[in-house]
Amino acid sequence: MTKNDADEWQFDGLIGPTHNYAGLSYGNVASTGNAGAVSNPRAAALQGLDKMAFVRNLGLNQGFLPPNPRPVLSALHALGFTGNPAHVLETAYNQAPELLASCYSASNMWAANAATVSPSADTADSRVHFTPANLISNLHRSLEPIDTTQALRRIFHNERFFCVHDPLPVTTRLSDEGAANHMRVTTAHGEPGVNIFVYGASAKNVTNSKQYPSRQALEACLAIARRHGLAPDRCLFTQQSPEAIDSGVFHHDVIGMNSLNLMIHHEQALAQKPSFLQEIRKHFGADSIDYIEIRNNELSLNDAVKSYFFNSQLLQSTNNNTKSFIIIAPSEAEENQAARAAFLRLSAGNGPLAAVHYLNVRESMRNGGGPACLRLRVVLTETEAAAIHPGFVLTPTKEQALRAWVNAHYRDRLSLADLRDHALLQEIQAAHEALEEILAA
Ligand code: SUG
Repeated sequence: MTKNDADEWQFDGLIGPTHNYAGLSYGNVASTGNAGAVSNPRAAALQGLDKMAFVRNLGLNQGFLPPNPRPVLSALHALGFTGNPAHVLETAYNQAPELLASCYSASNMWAANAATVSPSADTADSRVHFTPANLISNLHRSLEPIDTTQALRRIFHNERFFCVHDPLPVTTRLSDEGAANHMRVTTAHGEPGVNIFVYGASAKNVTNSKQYPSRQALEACLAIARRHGLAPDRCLFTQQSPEAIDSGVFHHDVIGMNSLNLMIHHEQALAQKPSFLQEIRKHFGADSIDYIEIRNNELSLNDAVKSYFFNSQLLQSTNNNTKSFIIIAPSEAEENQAARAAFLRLSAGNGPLAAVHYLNVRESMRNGGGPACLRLRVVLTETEAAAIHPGFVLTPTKEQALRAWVNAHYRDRLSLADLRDHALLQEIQAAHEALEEILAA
C-alpha cells in the first residue's frame, strides 16, 4: 500500500449532556454574548449527529470523540470545595458559579481543539502523531486534555501506527489550542504536506492583540513540529493579525479554511500576508495552489465573525465532477447576506465549490463553535484506518444507537442554576455508563 491511498477522516466531538452557556471564553464574542442563556443539550447533540450523518452520507469517513466525563469534581476539590458531591456542588454554586460552570463545561465538543495531528506521510517515523492541546488559555478548557489524551490513546491505540504524545507543558509560553490553528496543504492527502502553523503570540512579539488575548503561542507550534518529526523545510509559521483577534477571531479557523491545496482566507487574517504568500508559492508554484482571498469589502471582519463563514467545513467532493470541494456552512452564514453572496461567488462559474450545504448547529454556534470547530481531521491510510477502535466509527447502526442514547439521557433544558442539582450529576454518570455499552457493541 502506498501512502497515496490515504484519506481524510472527520472525528467530531459528540456533544455532551452538560452543554451550557456560561460565558467562559473572553475574546469569543458568541460565548460572552450568550452568557446565562438556557441551553438545550439534547438538541445540541442531535444537531451534531445530524452533521456527522450528513458527512458520512456524502461518502466521507466519519468518526467521533466521546464527551469528557463531567463535572470534574477533582478540580472543584482542588479549588477548595470539600465534602460530599451534593455539598461541593451547592457551595461552589453559591460562592463561585463560574468555577462550577467551568467544571461542568461540555467544551470538548470542539474537537478541532482536541489535538494537532500529523499524518504518516509527514512524520520522520512514518506514524500518525497527535499532540493533545493543553488549552491553558481558559480554565474550563484546561480541564480537557487529560481525558482527551486518554480518548485519543483509546481510539488510536496501535503504537505501530499511532503516537499520541502528552500535551505540552503548562505555561503561557507553550499555550496550545490544537488543529484550529494548523493547516496542511498538499495536492493529495497521502502526499507529504506543507504544514502551516498560525500563532497569535510569541516571546519575541511586538505587535500583540490589545483587547482580547491570543491563544496560540509560536513556541508551542515549534515544539509540535519538532516532536512530530516534521521536515523543517515543510513547515511554515505565521502570525494571526492582532486586529483579527481583537475582532473576535480567537482561533485561526474563524478567519481561514483549507482543504488539500485550496485555501480560502480573509484578507485581514494574517499579520505578514505578503511574506506568507511568497513562502507558500515557493513551496507549490502558482499553479498547484488555489489561494482565494475574501476582501473586506466583500465580507467584513465583523460579518466573518458573526456568520462563521470561514468556520465552514471544506470537504473533498466524492462526486466525479470537475469541481473538487463542497462546503458545510452554518445556517448563520446563510442568514448573513454578505456571507451567502460570497459563497455564491465561490460556487459560480470557475469557482472551486461544487455545493454549499447550510446546516443547523445553532446550539454549538451560540458558544462560538461552528461546523469546523466540531471536527478533528485525521488523514489515515487504509491500513491505519483498519487499526482504529471500531467503536468510534459512525456507522448507521452506531448513529441510531447514539440518537436513542441522547434521547434517553439528555435534558432539553439546562440553565446555570441546574448545575447545582445533584440529580444532574447522577444522570450524567448513568449516561456515560450507557455510552460505554454502545462503544463496546
Ligand atoms: O474555546 N467556546 C469555545 C469555542 C471553540 C471553537 N473552536 C474552534 N474555533 N476551533 C472556545 O472559546 C464557550 C463555553 C462557554 O462559554 O460556556 C467555549 O468554550
